[in-house]
Formats: sequence, structure tokens, C-alpha cells
Amino acid sequence: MEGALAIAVVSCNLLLLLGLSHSLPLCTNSWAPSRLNTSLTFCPYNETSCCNSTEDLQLQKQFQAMNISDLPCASVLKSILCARCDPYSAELYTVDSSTRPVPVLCNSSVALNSSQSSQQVNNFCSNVWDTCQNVSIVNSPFAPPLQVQGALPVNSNVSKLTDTWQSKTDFCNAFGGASSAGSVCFAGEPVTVNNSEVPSPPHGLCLEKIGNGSYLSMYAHPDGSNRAFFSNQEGKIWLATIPEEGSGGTLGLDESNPFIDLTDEVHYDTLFGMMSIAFHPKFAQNGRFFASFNCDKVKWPECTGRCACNSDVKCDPSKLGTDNGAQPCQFHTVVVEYTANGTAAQPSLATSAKPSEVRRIFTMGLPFTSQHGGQILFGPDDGYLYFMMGDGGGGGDPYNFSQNKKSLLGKIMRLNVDNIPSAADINKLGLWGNYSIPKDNPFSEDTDLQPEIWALGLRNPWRCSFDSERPSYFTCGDTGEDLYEEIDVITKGGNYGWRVYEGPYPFNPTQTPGGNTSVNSISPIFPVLGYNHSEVNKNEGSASITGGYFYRSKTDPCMYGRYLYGDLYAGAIWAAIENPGNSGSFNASKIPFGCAHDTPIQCNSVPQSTLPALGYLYSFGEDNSKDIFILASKGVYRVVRPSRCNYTCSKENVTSVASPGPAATPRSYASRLSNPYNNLVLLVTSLSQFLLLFV
Ligand SMILES: *[C@@H]1O[C@H](CO)[C@@H](O)[C@H](O)[C@H]1NC(C)=O
Ligand SMILES: *[C@@H]1O[C@H](CO)[C@@H](O)[C@H](O)[C@H]1NC(C)=O
Ligand SMILES: *[C@@H]1O[C@H](CO)[C@@H](O)[C@H](O)[C@H]1NC(C)=O
Ligand SMILES: *[C@@H]1O[C@H](CO)[C@@H](O)[C@H](O)[C@H]1NC(C)=O
Ligand SMILES: *[C@@H]1O[C@H](CO)[C@@H](O)[C@H](O)[C@H]1NC(C)=O
Ligand SMILES: *[C@@H]1O[C@H](CO)[C@@H](O)[C@H](O)[C@H]1NC(C)=O
Ligand SMILES: *[C@@H]1O[C@H](CO)[C@@H](O)[C@H](O)[C@H]1NC(C)=O
Ligand SMILES: *[C@@H]1O[C@H](CO)[C@@H](O)[C@H](O)[C@H]1NC(C)=O
Ligand SMILES: *[C@@H]1O[C@H](CO)[C@@H](O)[C@H](O)[C@H]1NC(C)=O
Ligand SMILES: *[C@@H]1O[C@H](CO)[C@@H](O)[C@H](O)[C@H]1NC(C)=O
Ligand SMILES: *[C@@H]1O[C@H](CO)[C@@H](O)[C@H](O)[C@H]1NC(C)=O
Ligand SMILES: CC(=O)N[C@H]1CO[C@H](CO)[C@@H](O)[C@@H]1O
Repeated sequence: MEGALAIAVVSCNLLLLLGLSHSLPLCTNSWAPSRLNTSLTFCPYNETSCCNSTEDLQLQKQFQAMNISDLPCASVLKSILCARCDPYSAELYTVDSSTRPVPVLCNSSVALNSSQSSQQVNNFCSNVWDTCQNVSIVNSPFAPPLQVQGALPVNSNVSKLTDTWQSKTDFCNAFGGASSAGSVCFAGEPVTVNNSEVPSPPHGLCLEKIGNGSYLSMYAHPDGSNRAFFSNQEGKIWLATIPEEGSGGTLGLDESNPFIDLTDEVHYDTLFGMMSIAFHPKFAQNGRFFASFNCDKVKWPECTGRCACNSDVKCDPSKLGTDNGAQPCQFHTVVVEYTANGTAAQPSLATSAKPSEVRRIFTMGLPFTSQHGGQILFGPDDGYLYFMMGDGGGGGDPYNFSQNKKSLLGKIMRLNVDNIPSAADINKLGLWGNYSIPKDNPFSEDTDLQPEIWALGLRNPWRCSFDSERPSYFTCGDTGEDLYEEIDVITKGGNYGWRVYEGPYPFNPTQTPGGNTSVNSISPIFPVLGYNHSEVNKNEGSASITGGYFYRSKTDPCMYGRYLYGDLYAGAIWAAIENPGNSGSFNASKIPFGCAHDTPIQCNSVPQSTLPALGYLYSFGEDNSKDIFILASKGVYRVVRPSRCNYTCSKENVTSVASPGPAATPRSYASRLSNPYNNLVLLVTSLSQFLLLFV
């Protein structure tokens, strides 16, 4: 069943190719459009829309009140009013980040591509003028809101375009806009994009191994240099220099010399540890950085706070089964702020930091021992800290936390860590630490939501990223229960369905002490990509997704623009391409991956196999050159030029292939010679390293 992939597709027969855009289908309030049960009665939308039936009715009333006697003009005005319902309304109504009263009207003829290259979208703005210029409109939306050049003063509620605009040129300067790569405009019919041919997937992903360490997180240094921070599950963070691709160099990381060592505070066990790190966007100036980890209140007195299982969410901690003799809420998830101040003349020069806590951003006691996500990430556009939290475990989310808008489990939170309220205010607001709530968090429109919540219905978001070229594409892997692993594009207030759905499949919980959520009461956003467990591991059915990145580096031009993700058990890596562009609809291909013949560190491969031995694929990382890294239990790998694996990529500039630099060590050279199986995989053999973060 590939149903999940089809659901998010914007498919419509009124197709106008209006170029690629930088943003997803989104409504003017930044929420994703919702799926409609039935067609709207007034506006011509029937599948997804930014209007519900109430708003459709309001538009109908507004239209009738305009009292337009001329039929052709009435029809044009109706289409313009209805653009509010268009799934692309955010983009149609927002120009240079200000909202307009009418959508951008296409004012140029757009050539449709390929098969339709002879067709032209007519100049809609010009049509509007020609059709309506002499027609009286009550409360015309075209009455100029501000003093705009060419606008005449309005004296009455009833106006013609010619009363308020001197000429078509003035009118179209105010309301027109051309569609182009990066924007859409309105041409009288629902905006949509034509399906184009899906470009064939790259031949393979070429990797080089540049480190032997096993890390869970990587965070590019905010100063833009060729450095990045790496952290491991035990609780250490290192600052490393990234060698230039093709130089033969390895990761400049000294394991014996961490940037900070938090192993005394971190509770490390198979399912616990330091889950993530984040460096403030202005770290180079303010030295602020953050660690997200688990702690044990029995071992560390400062590991204390409210339990996620409490009466607000119909959960009685005393009734929680105690795993391994642990107390209820013995383990916590915390986000702690540290500073690199004082160890160097300026934070960007710091190579170490003191492990003293500057501030506790967040503390929450965990009901069970698994699925507590923990990634932290600064939004590139808004500077807020996104905090990914799983459902807290227990199998099938027994307390239905993910759907409970009063619980922070199974959520993506969005916190402002730049504006810390007073202790009294934090108390009054019932916050879980030292942060404030961004005003435009979705609780302002859905008052049932806890104010921290940005999105809900997640099971265990494992690795989210923002597309560095299109920040509205905030994409997460969300691990499944028994059946399906998914990738979601996260939007404001979005409900990603878990425990009502596992991916596209309805989920039937075996126990429901915390109540249930009915299928009809939610409007879930289904995954854009995903796979059944059987697809990656036919024998055991074990699978756990690791979300990745939109590849934006120039290193592998055949990978550019594709979203890379994989499975923890390293059985597969996928590259997905959005098609049509700007639709939020993706096609994925499992792609082969190999090890570069000149890899600085040999890839631990074994005979009778075809792929490099990654072990467990914990995370992907991105550096300041937008190169993509794989953090696996066997080491750190970088995506490199395809020719280094003999993968053909016609876009690659093969003339610039560098010879392996002097940094290639004799040892790795010798091992390359002695091991003819560099392109081989080691199947997971070591159960001792079995990491059950996700099950
Ligand atoms: C693309 O749009 C044009 C114009 O509406 C339409 O005629 C054509 O059939 C569409 N192509 C596809 C592949 O849907
Ligand atoms: C969609 O349909 C279901 C049942 O058919 C109904 O319960 C629900 O209220 C409808 N939703 C909307 C938004 O009309
Ligand atoms: C939506 O509307 C279009 C055009 O009116 C129509 O062709 C299509 O079949 C409709 N889809 C559904 C699901 O009703
Ligand atoms: C329609 O949307 C408005 C605004 O978002 C909301 O207040 C209203 O409850 C919705 N009505 C229905 C029937 O869903
Ligand atoms: C609507 O237009 C008609 C003529 O087209 C006019 O007689 C009538 O007064 C108008 N009604 C309002 C409410 O403006
Ligand atoms: C509108 O009025 C102008 C000037 O009176 C006239 O030239 C033009 O033909 C009219 N347009 C329509 C569509 O009636
Ligand atoms: C005309 O505009 C005024 C002020 O905006 C408003 O109070 C009045 O109700 C409007 N009249 C009509 C018929 O819309
Ligand atoms: C369309 O409108 C924009 C904005 O006013 C203007 O810059 C552009 O030149 C117009 N294009 C045409 C073809 O008129
Ligand atoms: C670190 O230094 C910056 C710049 O001087 C300052 O703004 C910030 O408050 C300092 N932070 C701490 C925790 O001392
Ligand atoms: C890849 O290409 C290099 C250089 O052309 C060659 O030496 C090597 O044998 C090739 N490897 C494979 C596996 O084809
Ligand atoms: C290919 O690489 C060479 C050497 O770096 C460079 O001189 C040349 O301009 C590049 N060509 C293209 C098309 O990028
Ligand atoms: C965006 C895009 O694909 N543009 C193409 C449209 O078609 C013309 C000619 O048919 C191409 O030159 C463009 O590159």
C-alpha cells in the first residue's frame, strides 16, 4: 500500500504551471491546508484547501455583498476572493513578508513547459482590469489600503477600478506579479503544479570514512568555519575540524580532549544518554550552547522536575509499571545551557567549556524508559529552539500522550531561549523551565494546545532538519511501532497522527488507560515518505528510521536537492525528490552506497557483501559547506564526489578530480591495497552494540 505517498499530492485538473516555489502549500496563518471531506459549495476547492465550510460561506456572503451586476466581472471577482482557500494562499497573499488584501495577480504571460510549451497563461491582471474597470463594486478589495502611487482617493463604499486607479499599469503595478522560480501568482484558477518527469535517481552515494568514533550528533560551528561539534551518547562534546573533500585528510578530533565532558550528569544506558546538542546562532559572540540529555534523579540531585505523567493528562504516576525496579519518573529529559565564555578571548576561539550549568532550559520526568527523542535545533529563520519529544514509551503510547494537547510527549516544541521570563512568570505560566513562548506558536489559534507545542502526534521524532535553501521545509523522521517508518514535513500546528495512525495505517492500541482519540476527531497530516518494516529487514522486521537532510552541497551534483534519509540498521539509504516541485509530494529511491577507493580510513568491509560497513546509522549531519555526513556506530562518513566510487554522474566536473592528497596516511593506503573489498558491507554482527533507542 503506497497510499501514504498519494495523500499529500496536490492533484487537480485545473493545472497551471507557475514555476517552482520556495515554500510548501501553506495557508496565510502558516498552517498546512487541510483535507476536505466534500467540495466547498462556493469556492472551487475539493481536496485540500485553506478554507473550511464556514469560511467558504463567509466568502460567499462577502461576494454577494459586492453586488456586482456584470457577470464576467463577477466571475473574475469570485475567483479572486476564493484564492483565500487556495492551498498556496500563504504565498499568494504574502509579498516581502507583508500580507496583501488580494492575491498576487499574474501579470505576465507564462510559458508552460515541455509538452505544453506552446500554451500561455494569459495576463490575468490585465484581464481583471479589462473585465472590471467600469463595474461598480461595493467594498472593493482593490480600494488602495495606503497611499500608493497612482491611486485616487475613495469617497464611497461603491467604487469602480477606474475610480481608484488611473490606469491598468498603475493597477497592475499594485496587484500584479510575475510567477517565477521561487513564487506563484494567481491566474484565475486554483494554483497547482503539473507533474513533470521524475528525474532518474543518482547511481549511488559515494562515502569516504573520515573518523572512527561513534557519535550521535553533529552541529556545524555557527561561525561558518570548517569546524563542527560532535557529541556521543555517553555525554561528551568535541570540537572537530573537517578536512577538505578530496584532501585525504581525516576528522580533526582528539577524543582525549573534549570540548566539554558532561558524563557525570548524563544518565547513559542503551536507551538513555546525551541525545543532542545545539549552538546558539550567535554562539561566536555570546558563547551560548545547549545539551539535551537524560538524567537519573537517584544519582544526580539536580535531576528533578515535574513528571510528564500527571493528573492534567489523566496519568497517575503511582500506577506506572516500574521497569527494572526504577521509580516512576526516575529518569528525566533535560535541556541545559552552558557557556564557552571565559575559556578563550572570544567564544569562537574557545576549544573547551566548563561543565557548569548556566541555566536549566527544560526538565521533564519520563513515564517509561524509551522513545524520548531529545533533538534540539535552532530554526534558521526564527532563531527559536525546536525540541523534539517522543511519546515516552510504554508500547503503543498507552496514555495517548501524543494526541493529548496538554502533554508535551509526542510533540515538537518551539521555545524562545533569548527572552527568559522571571521565575514568577514561569511559575504563573506553568512552564517546564527557563524559556518564553513565541507569540506565533499554534496555541494562539488552537487554545487547547499547551503553548510550547509546535506540532503533535509524533511517536519518536528521530532527526529533523531544515532545508538550508527552503527553511519552510522542516522535515523529520518519525519512528514507527511495528509496521511503518515515516518522514514528515512539519508545519505549524500539524497533527502527524500517532496513535490514531502509524504512518498511513490505522493503529489499534492494546491498552488505553489514558483514553482514546477517534479517527474522525482529528485531521492528520500523513507522511510524505516512508517504508514498511518488511522492506528493510525481511527476517526480523526490525526497522527504525533516521531522518536526514536535503542535500545542498556542490560536492555531488547528482544528489543536489534530494532529501537523504536512512534506516538505523543501515540496511538502506534513500534519496527522495520532490515532484512536482513545491507540492510537498516526494518520490524516493533506495540508492546504493559505496566507499571511495581513496577513502582516508578504510571502510571496514567484509567479503561477500556490497556496501561499506556503517553499523548503526544514528544520524546525518551537515557542515558549513552543506556537505552531508553519516554518523554511524562504525565511524563518521562523508558524501563525496561520485567519481571516487566510479559512480557516473554526468553533472560532476570530473576534470577537477583531485588526486589523494599527502594527508592520506600510509596505513590507510596499505589497507586499501590489502583489502579489495572496500565497497562491501558488514552486516550487523555485533549484538553487544545493539542500541534500542527507538523500539
Ligand atoms: C499541464 O497543464 C496543462 C494546462 O492546464 C494541461 O493541459 C496538461 O494536461 C497538464 N499536464 C499534465 C501532465 O497534467
Ligand atoms: C468529515 O466526515 C466525518 C464523517 O464522515 C465527520 O464526522 C466530520 O465532522 C467531517 N469533517 C468535516 C471537517 O466536515
Ligand atoms: C475535484 O474537482 C475537479 C475539477 O472540478 C474534478 O475533476 C475532480 O474529480 C474533483 N475531485 C474530487 C475528489 O472530487
Ligand atoms: C473553520 O475555521 C475557522 C477559522 O480557522 C474556525 O474558527 C472554525 O471553527 C472552523 N469551522 C469548522 C466547521 O471547522
Ligand atoms: C446593487 O446593485 C443594483 C444595481 O445593479 C442597485 O440597484 C442596488 O441598489 C445595489 N444594492 C446595494 C446594496 O448596493
Ligand atoms: C470602460 O470605459 C471606458 C471609458 O469610458 C471605455 O473606453 C471602455 O471601453 C469601457 N470598457 C468596458 C469593458 O466597458
Ligand atoms: C460603507 O463603509 C462604512 C465605513 O467603512 C461602513 O460603516 C458601512 O457599513 C459601509 N456600507 C456598506 C453598505 O457596506
Ligand atoms: C508584473 O508586475 C511586477 C510588479 O509590479 C513588475 O515588476 C513586472 O514588471 C510586471 N510584469 C509585467 C510583464 O508586466
Ligand atoms: C558570555 O559573554 C557574552 C558576551 O560578552 C555575554 O553577552 C553573555 O552574557 C556571557 N554569558 C555568560 C553565561 O556569562
Ligand atoms: C574505479 O576507477 C579507478 C580509476 O579509474 C580504477 O583504478 C578502479 O579500478 C575502479 N574501481 C572499480 C571497482 O571499478
Ligand atoms: C571544473 O574544474 C576545473 C578545475 O577545478 C575548473 O577549472 C573548471 O572551471 C571546472 N569546470 C566547471 C564547468 O565547473
Ligand atoms: C523550469 C524549467 O524547467 N524551465 C524550462 C522550460 O522549458 C524551456 C524550453 O522548453 C526550458 O528552456 C526551461 O529550462
